[in-house]
Amino acid sequence: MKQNRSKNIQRKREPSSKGLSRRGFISKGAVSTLGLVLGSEMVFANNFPKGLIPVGLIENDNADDLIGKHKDLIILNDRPVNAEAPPHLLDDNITPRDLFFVRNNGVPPSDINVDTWTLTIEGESAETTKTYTLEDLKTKFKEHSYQITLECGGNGRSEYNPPAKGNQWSLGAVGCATWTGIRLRDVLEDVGVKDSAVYIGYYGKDTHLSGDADKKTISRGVPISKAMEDESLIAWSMNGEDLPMHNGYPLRLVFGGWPASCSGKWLEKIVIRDKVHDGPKMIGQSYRVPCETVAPGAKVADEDMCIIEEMPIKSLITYPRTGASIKLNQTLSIRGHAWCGSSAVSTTEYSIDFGATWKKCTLTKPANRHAWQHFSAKMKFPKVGYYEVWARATDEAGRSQPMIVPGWNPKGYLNNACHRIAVRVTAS
Ligand SMILES: Nc1nc2c(c(=O)[nH]1)N[C@H]1C(S)=C(S)[C@@H](COP(=O)(O)O)O[C@H]1N2
Ligand SMILES: [Mo]
Repeated sequence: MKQNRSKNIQRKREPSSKGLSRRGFISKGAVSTLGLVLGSEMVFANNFPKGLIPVGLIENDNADDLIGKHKDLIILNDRPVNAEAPPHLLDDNITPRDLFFVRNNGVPPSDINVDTWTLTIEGESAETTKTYTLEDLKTKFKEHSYQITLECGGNGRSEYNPPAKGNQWSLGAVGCATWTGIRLRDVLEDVGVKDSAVYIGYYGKDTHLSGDADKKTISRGVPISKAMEDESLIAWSMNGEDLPMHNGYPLRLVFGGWPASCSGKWLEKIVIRDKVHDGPKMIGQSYRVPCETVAPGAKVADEDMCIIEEMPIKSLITYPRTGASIKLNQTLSIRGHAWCGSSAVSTTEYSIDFGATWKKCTLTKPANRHAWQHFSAKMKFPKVGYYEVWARATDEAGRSQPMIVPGWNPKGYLNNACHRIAVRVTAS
């Protein structure tokens, strides 16, 4: 585990595959090609200090790529766009639209026409093929709203050692919104599901980074039993408004409790499969972990990797922000959210003595299945000094969060280590 987990929030990022990351630094090789990205030659490029980001680049990508998103999201990558919220900006019970993280694998569609948008359901285990317009979906089926937490399977990846390739997510690739749409089950039943059905897979309208129109970057799915749950939605609305462009406008899947990669954005096709769906990022090592524990750094054969299903239990302190300072005689109030993959969170605790003793927090009940829950606690500190507040959640089955990073895995998924914030107590 690295020294100070909470510091990661402001930490410089690893360079992306292009050697360039907005908040990170620029590798030597990348400086020579910067002109291409900036749109014109960078005169005196040789003098440009290693470690700086050209201002022109920063302004460009903010304006162009993150339409509708909060300026303080941490951008991990510009192409495809990947951005997370620092924990203190996730303080709301319902994550505001502009603070909901973005994980794009390709390029979002630019030619969206809601009047002509359709969703097609087909596949070996579909009784027939049907195509619905957005209007059909909104008028033919009963509308439902749920608060559902989505978390990227790679959230927390930046803590793994040896490091795993991919977006170096810290803590904020998670959010809980109110999603409105229709039950996936109702649409699947309208089409007819054969007994042979095993899995559903999605296809979105986003395109491959290569520009190849026939190629998809990602096409994942869930077992038919998960697809049939009450809370498994085809959604067109987030917090009462249209989906934000980066979160799948105009239509997406929403599956709570499973890696958010299952929740297909810009949804245009669902296939009902008679075997485990085999689209891009369903196969090989993507969204899989070793079926048995492995040593850090081990190479694991594809056949020894298992698909991630439920996400592990986790919690996040959203107030105060790490680095907070209070006076000795003051009471500190903390609050945050806790969530898990299947059942509900049953307890949340905090520690101010690096885990030697734990005290219970107040915890709310979930609004519905797969909604995150809210915890709070008040505490005093015995003397002046540096403290960390640690938070830990436990689910109904007694499963809890580890203090240190859990089982290393080649792709750096499922890090549910406890969140820690730094607190300084000063003389009154
Ligand atoms: N069509 C499509 N769906 C997608 C993706 C994508 O790149 N394309 N990314 C997936 C991944 S890996 C995650 S974590 C979630 C992120 O959802 P968000 O960007 O709305 O937070 O969308 C999933 N659905
Ligand atoms: Mo993801």
